[in-house]
Amino acid sequence: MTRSPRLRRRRRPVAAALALLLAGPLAAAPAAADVHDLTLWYDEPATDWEQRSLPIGNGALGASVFGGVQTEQLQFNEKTLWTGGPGSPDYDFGNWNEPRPGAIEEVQARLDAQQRMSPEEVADILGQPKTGFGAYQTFGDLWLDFPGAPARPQNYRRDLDIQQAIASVGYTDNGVTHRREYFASHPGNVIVGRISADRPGQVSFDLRTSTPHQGTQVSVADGRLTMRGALADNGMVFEAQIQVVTEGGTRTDGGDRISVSGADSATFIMSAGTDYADTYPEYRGEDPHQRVTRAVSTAASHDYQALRDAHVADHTALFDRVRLDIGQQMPNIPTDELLARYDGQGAPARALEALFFAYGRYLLIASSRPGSLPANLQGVWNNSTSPPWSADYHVNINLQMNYWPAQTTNLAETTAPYDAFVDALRPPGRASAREMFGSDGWVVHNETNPFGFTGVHDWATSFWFPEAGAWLAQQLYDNYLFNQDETYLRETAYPVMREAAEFWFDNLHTDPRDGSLVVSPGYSPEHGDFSAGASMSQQIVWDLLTNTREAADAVGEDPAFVARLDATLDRLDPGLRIGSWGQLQEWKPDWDDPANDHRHVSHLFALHPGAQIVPGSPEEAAARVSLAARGDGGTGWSKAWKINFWARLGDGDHAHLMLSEQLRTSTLPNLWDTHPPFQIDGNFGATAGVAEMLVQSHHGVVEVLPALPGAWSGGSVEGLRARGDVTVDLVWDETGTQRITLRPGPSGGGELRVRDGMFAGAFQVADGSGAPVDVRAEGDGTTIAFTAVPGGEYTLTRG
Ligand code: FUC
Repeated sequence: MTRSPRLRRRRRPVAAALALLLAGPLAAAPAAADVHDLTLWYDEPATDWEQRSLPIGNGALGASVFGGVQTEQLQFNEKTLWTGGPGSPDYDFGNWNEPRPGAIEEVQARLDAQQRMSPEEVADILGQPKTGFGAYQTFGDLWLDFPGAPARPQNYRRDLDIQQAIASVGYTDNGVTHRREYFASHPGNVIVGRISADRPGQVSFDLRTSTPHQGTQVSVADGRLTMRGALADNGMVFEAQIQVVTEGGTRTDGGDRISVSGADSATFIMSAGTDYADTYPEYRGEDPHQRVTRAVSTAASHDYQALRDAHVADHTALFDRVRLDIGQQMPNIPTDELLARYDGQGAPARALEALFFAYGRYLLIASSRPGSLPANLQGVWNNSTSPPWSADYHVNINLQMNYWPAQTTNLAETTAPYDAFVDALRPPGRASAREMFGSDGWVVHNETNPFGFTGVHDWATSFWFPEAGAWLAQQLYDNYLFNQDETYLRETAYPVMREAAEFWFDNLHTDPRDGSLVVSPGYSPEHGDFSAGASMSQQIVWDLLTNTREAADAVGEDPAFVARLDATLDRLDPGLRIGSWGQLQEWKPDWDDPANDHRHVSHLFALHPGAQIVPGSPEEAAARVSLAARGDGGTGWSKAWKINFWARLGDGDHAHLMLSEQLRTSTLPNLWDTHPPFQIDGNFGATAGVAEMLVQSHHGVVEVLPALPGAWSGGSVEGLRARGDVTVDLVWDETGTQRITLRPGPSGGGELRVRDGMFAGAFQVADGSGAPVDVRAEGDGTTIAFTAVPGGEYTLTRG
């Protein structure tokens, strides 16, 4: 099918167009060697963990590398090492989540009568803050002391190659080039380090460890250092082992260290574990000793190159699925300087943006692999015994944001820990639903921990949030929309959704103002008064019930339950109201203050991550007014959310402005997002936002370049994912999309709808064999539909 050519309509402000003209040849493909340079590098060691250490991880284990010359430090973690929960002195095992009987009804009655209550008033009635919540713990530090190493060597460089997932340190001293490499292997569940030099006999060091955990025993035998103990707070048993293997030279066991002298090279292999298990109510499993011993011994029976190859193959199998080219050219300057010079303009800025996008994918692979807990507020990296917000699982946006890029950037495997964690919240969440609300279903509030904490915690403006369970369920349904795997829907997603829906069947309140069903008490995180029917509450419950209704057909749900879903949805206040200044209201009454620039933009849940707001609707226009009023500031994660919002609104330049703001003001020299302090959700949110600028797949259509900023005038992306089990590659230039390649997966295919400006002009669609495909134009002529086969390939070309 062909049509007459017409230029793609895309918003491109004059300034960006001018920058493009001035940049001239930059729009053309930059030197190939530079395009995919995905390395963070620095010309001096890290002195500060939060700002400058470089993270490696395999989901369960994490380490932050400092790269000191005379003394190397690897601060390390094991994701389950937590204080709190069972065994903790303040942990009340019985009804630690229970408010006074009748308390919720009392608040509801007051809200019915007076519309609003201050958070403090509500917390006085409902809040029974519990101790025993605990905090994620640093495991300890691994130190390498290099006797005789220079303070200031020549050619010092430390880096993190995120394509290979290898951190390294190199320098020259007295004509000898020294090199260290570190990686965290998922297949072996080990962290591996290699110390080498380009001349024989030049490797000498002492390896030792330290930990803040009192009573930890350290022992050394046969080149293996073991540290073992139990947390004073809850008795959780932990163990780490480090095996040193040398080539040449000598290896000597000390009391608490291993000394290597005159070796050609040396390798250390480390693993760690605890007796934690994500099972209610004990949350304890096997002693870690055998698991750790086996992991280290198995890895130590392979040579370094084999371990490295297996690791790189494992990492690149995920990481290499996506390639982004936005005209970047990596200048030869350290990453901290690249960040400091960032002004949003030109090829070096594109290089930082592309690196930051890829880094979010790297961090997700490194902090979320099957077999451990999901990525927490700091992924898996934490150097403290009292980290900010316990480095916990905040579930009023943060944990959810961590997983926003998982599907769109083709890392479906990273969602397994999230799924398992949410599933494991159901038994304790059921107990809280029963004890706190006297209801069926499961519930969790504002934040949770690995011990099934589902009650209330924290201060008045952030303790209450029973909507969190419904929000958590959203990701599971979205996983299904991407993978189209009915077994996954039936066995993993639907049980969580169904039981969350049951909670809301029992807990929606009839609003005396209009008879609709509302969440009461509710509030808009984390500010303003409590009220009934706050927009976010309604939108989240709408999202859950709508998804559950959709899924119910696919799983063959019992008609009585379906009827209950329908009846509830019929009466549910959808939480979309347009207020006096054209804004989308944050609360049911029109209380919005245009000067309010709070970091949570909760009432726009229906725009993102929900999809309740339909493009082109009055609600979409109102969401734009609200978002503009909130401004371009906020914490790191808030800016990241705004990238996604503006992308959903189709405003690529504003989305790019938010990405620039995040890089300029909320990013640390090691490219970790900062709230402040370091909080990893912003990394993940930004990566998701970039994907959302390039491809969207809501409302049954794959939308191509929905929010391309003027600054990304030419480029390509490979491997993004769209709902419907479709992989998308794109090539574009300053006149618009040139080529779209769609690859439906084994569960994809069927009717495929695609939107792009290309379809308003001349274009061709061919299948994998090059044969033309029949398409149908829809709507305003920028949408086409055609029938695709699972496993097929379709190329849509302009002209
Ligand atoms: C939410 C946010 C805070 C912080 C905390 C961990 O409650 O409102 O800004 O990110 O999570």
